Amino acid sequence: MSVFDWFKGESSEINPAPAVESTDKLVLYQKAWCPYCDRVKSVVDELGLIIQSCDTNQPEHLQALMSGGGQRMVPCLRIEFEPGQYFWLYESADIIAYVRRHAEALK
Ligand SMILES: N[C@@H](CCC(=O)N[C@@H](CS)C(=O)NCC(=O)O)C(=O)O
Repeated sequence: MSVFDWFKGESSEINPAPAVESTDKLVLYQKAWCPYCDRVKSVVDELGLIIQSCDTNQPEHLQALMSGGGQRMVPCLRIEFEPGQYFWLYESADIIAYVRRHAEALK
């Protein structure tokens, strides 16, 4: 994906993340001073969605991200597609594409 595609918000997502029916099923792992996280949060706000967020500057949230998602990189959207079953969606452009695609269903 080029920087231009990233700026436009185009996604490199190959395997679509599972759809869910409510933002209650979503958690955004993010941290302060992360421009990629800020970009995701501004799109979430623009869409009028409320998504719980966890700050990975707190060790317990970083640990949960690393053990569940496998990487410490943020932003990462945790999607609970079945009770106790999580899909960990990394990459700001892919998270933005996901929330845009599912915005209406998530409201
Ligand atoms: N391509 C990624 C880049 C994300 C990224 O580089 N995030 C930084 C924070 S701004 C990160 O998590 N770095 C690893 C770390 O801080 O441990 C995206 O667009 O989401």
